Amino acid sequence: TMTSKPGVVFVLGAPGSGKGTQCEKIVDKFGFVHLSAGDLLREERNTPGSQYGALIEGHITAGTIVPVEITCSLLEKAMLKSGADKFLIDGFPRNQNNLDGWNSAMGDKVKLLFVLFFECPQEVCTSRCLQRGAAGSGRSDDNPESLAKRFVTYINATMPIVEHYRALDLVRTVTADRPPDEVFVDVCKAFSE
Ligand code: UP5
Ligand code: MG
Repeated sequence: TMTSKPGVVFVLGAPGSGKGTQCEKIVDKFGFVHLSAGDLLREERNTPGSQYGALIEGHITAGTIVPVEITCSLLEKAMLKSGADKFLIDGFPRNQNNLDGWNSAMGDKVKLLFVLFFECPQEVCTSRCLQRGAAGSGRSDDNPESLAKRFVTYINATMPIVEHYRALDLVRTVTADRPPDEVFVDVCKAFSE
């Protein structure tokens, strides 16, 4: 029988722009399932015996991007396991390799609804991540060296993906340099467009 494809919202924005924080609120209000590509990669890295652990950790501390075959298969597995029909995919696709790999593996299996994009100055984002690190996040990339590298990747590799979707008129932008509840008011508007 005909079943409709699951809907996907990509959530993009700089490191520390608040993607994860806002996704939790979206889950509560709109019933999406939240899949953070970074969380899935950290979980895979932490799985005993994973053949990708060292590779993933190398990319995370260097602020570079894991090959799409790994990330995309973690995302697809999590989507199937959840059985849900609408997903927030947080922090992906981050570069052209991610975009191409996703389109060829998943392009026909899901419907991209839109891209939620958080705009936030680098110094605000950096100070949030450093604070989180100082508070004991345990994230191996919440330090000044990794953060500088994460931003280089964001500007050079991820912004072109945002621009690609902007040209397709699929981007809904939210200003994220405000308290979380204020940001969420505009997130809600983006979901009602
Ligand atoms: N905070 C949040 N909102 C706030 C607000 N409005 N006002 C004040 N403080 C706010 O928030 C970050 C911190 O800021 C928190 O302490 C929060 O309380 C506070 P968070 O919601 O976590 O922001 P987020 O944008 O999710 O930041 P995150 O650090 O997770 O972003 P990244 O994109 O850098 O991290 P991610 O986990 O997505 O990726 C990490 C690494 O994994 C990448 O660098 C890469 O190496 C690898 N990766 C891939 O290779 N491929 C992928 O597809 C994905 C990741
Ligand atoms: Mg996050």
